[in-house]
Amino acid sequence: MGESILVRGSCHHDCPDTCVWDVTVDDGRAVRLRGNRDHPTTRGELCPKVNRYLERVYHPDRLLTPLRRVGPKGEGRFEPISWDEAITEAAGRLNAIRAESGGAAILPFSFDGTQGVIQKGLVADRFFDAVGASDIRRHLCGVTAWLGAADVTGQPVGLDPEDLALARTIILWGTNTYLTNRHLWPTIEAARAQGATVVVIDPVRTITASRVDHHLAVRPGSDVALVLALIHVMDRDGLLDETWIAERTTGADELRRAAAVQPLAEAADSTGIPVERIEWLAHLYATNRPAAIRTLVGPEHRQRGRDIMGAIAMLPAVTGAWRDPGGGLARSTQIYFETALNYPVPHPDAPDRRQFNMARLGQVLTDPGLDPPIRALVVHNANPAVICPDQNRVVAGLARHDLYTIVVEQFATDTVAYADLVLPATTQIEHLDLGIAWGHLYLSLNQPAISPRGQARPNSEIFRALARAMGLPAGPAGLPAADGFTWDDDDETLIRRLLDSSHPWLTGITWDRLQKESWCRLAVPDRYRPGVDTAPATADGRFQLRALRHQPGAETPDGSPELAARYPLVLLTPKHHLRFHNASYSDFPEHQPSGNAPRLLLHPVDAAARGLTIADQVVVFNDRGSLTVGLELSDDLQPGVAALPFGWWHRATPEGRSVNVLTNPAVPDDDLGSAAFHETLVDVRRTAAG
Ligand SMILES: Nc1nc2c(c(=O)[nH]1)N[C@H]1C(S)=C(S)[C@@H](COP(=O)(O)OP(=O)(O)OC[C@H]3O[C@@H](n4cnc5c(=O)[nH]c(N)nc54)[C@H](O)[C@@H]3O)O[C@H]1N2
Ligand SMILES: Nc1nc2c(c(=O)[nH]1)N[C@H]1C(S)=C(S)[C@@H](COP(=O)(O)OP(=O)(O)OC[C@H]3O[C@@H](n4cnc5c(=O)[nH]c(N)nc54)[C@H](O)[C@@H]3O)O[C@H]1N2
Ligand code: SF4
Ligand SMILES: [Mo]
Repeated sequence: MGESILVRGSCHHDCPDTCVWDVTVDDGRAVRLRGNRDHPTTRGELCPKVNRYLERVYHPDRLLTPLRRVGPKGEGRFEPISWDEAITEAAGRLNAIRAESGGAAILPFSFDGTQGVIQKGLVADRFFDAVGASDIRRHLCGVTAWLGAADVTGQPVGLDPEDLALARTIILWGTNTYLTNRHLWPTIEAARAQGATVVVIDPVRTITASRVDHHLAVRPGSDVALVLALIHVMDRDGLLDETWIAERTTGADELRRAAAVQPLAEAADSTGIPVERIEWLAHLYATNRPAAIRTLVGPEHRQRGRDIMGAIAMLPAVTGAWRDPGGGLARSTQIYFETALNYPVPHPDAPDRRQFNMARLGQVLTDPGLDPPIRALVVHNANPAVICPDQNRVVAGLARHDLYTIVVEQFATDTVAYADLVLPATTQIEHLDLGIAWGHLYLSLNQPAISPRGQARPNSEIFRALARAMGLPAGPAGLPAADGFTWDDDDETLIRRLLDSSHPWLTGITWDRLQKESWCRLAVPDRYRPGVDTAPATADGRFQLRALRHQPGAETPDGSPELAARYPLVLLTPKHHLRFHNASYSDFPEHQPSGNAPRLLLHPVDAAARGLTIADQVVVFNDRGSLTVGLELSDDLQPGVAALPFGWWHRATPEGRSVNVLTNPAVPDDDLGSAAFHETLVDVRRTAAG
């Protein structure tokens, strides 16, 4: 009889919930993975995709050895090679490119395939710093929301989402909680059981909207008009907190003037929400307290997403909702961890690196005027062939014969198909990591449960091996690291250093305690009220208000009537499937929903206008590309709005492309923001064959 052990870990997915799990290992093989019952938010339940995580770990399609391309780019034909050969080849090619064109000719591309602090990029970041590579702004998700909230509150520290249980009004604003943040749902239900009123503000009647009492189907991108109208009503009806405004805010007069001059009828027209409903919501929000707003990233993927997120952040700042425990704005909690942990700071003598926003990958890889051009691309934790907007250009860039591409992956993704060299990565149960969260305040330790499968290696080891083979010092520009970091520091050493922080939120949280207890809540005081218990981190310590104006984005029916005449439908590309996580799992037949293919959701009115029925295969198209998909009719959408889920791989359509072939690659906010994914105009017709 072999040995059976239980190993505690936590989920690595780019998901607010960071669940904690227990892996049963028999004789070195993981045989069971279950949500930990005692973890305060996981409560014994994972999600439909991760319940089957062991299938992912042991999947026959796992990449288990380094591979070198043998066929043309895109075809995905490779031969296995040894790690020695792979590292020698990669180091030689990267060093040659550095010598000829400078480090800036090398571009990293990574995202949140794992959000564990170590495997996400602690060693990789040092590596690219040492190379002097171009830098990638990892801004596809959350940064526009961050900027908008920061405009109002300085460091945008939000309410602890667990405190939503105390709220009596909860507005889920552009977030599909039941799907994307499911472990918050019991908290929402607990508040409801205590009498809380829950409102969803979303253009779509989502799975979340259909579970609450009130859904306001706002027109896409019109939220600033809604916020102004709410403030208009609250001001008119004497519901603003004058003392709070006088003591805690700057710029309220400008905001109130802007709200007062916006006629309610105009707001109703822009938002599609009747005046009486706006008046009802304003009264509910101002008087039925504690009043909390929960948001993640839904409204940010727009040209003026920063204004929308800023407008939302102004609401608790004019009603003083922050005063009440359980009131205020609950957004990503990642900033708590970033503030508390001892993250490496930039080397004082680090030269500036050329920066590119990851949403512009297609343009960057195909720009003939770039000096130096990108000659090598090193991808880990990301699937850019699927996740970036303007997919045709991304693929054209990846297909360049003069681009040397390394992809560190677990599976043969669409991006891997274009790699010159593929390096096999471990999964979460095969490596050590420290788990942060963006939906709660618990830090977790992910212990490896099994040895790496095949020859897979953790990202951290791969970048260490590359650095050594390239002869890189541990700091930038040929310098040693300023903080003592070396390529010999192992993952445990790095975690211990992260925990070595004097920040009060890390008081009492040590490596030993994490090893024993597996998770610890950051030492944030219970019922902490950001912005009240601590002043907002703005220049004057007050919430910053300003005049707001609803402006349509460039690629919207109001922003471009000429374009909308050709492409009258607004396309949303949300996270859709319980069984997908971003671009992960959609390649597994066992994870696919019934019907097994992507389908466009269209309002029956728009289908009828085009003579389309559910039996049709349709082509969705605009100037950037086209896709053939199935059709589903739904009055969960507004007329004029269509939705096509994000996450499917190229093979899911006859064009060999997925939904980002259509999406808008515009990057707002001086190249700092996220992509305007949801401001995409398309039209749809029946396929010639259909
Ligand atoms: N149209 C449209 N596009 C979107 C979005 C949308 O809503 N609509 N959403 C955007 C958003 S919010 C996000 S966050 C991005 C997500 O974009 P990504 O972060 O790229 O997507 P994921 O599928 O989560 O992860 C990418 C890859 O990481 C790999 N991976 C996981 N763990 C590891 C590891 O330990 N090591 C290595 N080397 N690889 C690992 C997985 O196998 C997976 O293929 O997509 C964006 N793109
Ligand atoms: N099951 C599952 N869970 C996930 C993911 C996944 O892929 N699958 N991905 C994870 C990641 S990376 C992220 S970033 C989060 C995202 O979590 P969320 O922010 O909750 O999800 P999204 O689907 O991006 O957007 C939420 C809603 O915003 C709405 N929306 C779009 N435009 C507007 C607008 O102009 N105004 C308003 N008010 N609403 C608008 C959309 O209709 C959508 O229902 O989810 C995470 N959780
Ligand atoms: S993806 Fe999210 S909900 Fe699912 S197990 Fe991981 S952290 Fe939990
Ligand atoms: Mo995201």
